[in-house]
Amino acid sequence: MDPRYPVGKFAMPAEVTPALREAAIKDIASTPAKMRAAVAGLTDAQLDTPYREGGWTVRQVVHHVPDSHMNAFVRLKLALTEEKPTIKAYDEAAWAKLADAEMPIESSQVLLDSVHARWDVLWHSMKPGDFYRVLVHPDHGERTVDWILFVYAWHGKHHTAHITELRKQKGW
Ligand code: NI
Repeated sequence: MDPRYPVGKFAMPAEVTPALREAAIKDIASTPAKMRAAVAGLTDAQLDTPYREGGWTVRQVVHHVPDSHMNAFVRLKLALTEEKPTIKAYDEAAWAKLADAEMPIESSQVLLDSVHARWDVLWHSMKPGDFYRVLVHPDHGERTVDWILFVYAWHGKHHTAHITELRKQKGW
């Protein structure tokens, strides 16, 4: 298994159905609790251990997830309120090296709770047509709101698994 992709690389479902959307919305809603469970009881030294050789530390992973999901939340709101907005990419590796990525993890856990609580209300408020709304990603081109939904359902599991796989490996 490639340690970078413990749950596999992202793939859009071949056919998006209301049931798959509902499952993805639930996955996103459960991400903050799963991240908390994944890091529960880890010491500072364990948090500062890379999840794989050359990879981010557990602490950087925990801070990266709300960095990423705040961006995604803004992208969703842009897509719901503007016609084909061009969204902003960001340099996630550089963000993970800024000083706030060295902070205790609690601030990012609370941040993730808050972003996901608001995200959940938005997802549940959307009409079926809203999932087909388009945004323009500078690297990927045109994408739909469905893409945001499925990417971020995957993304939470992807990073949670980095931590749970490390713990298994280390016997933590
Ligand atoms: Ni990520």
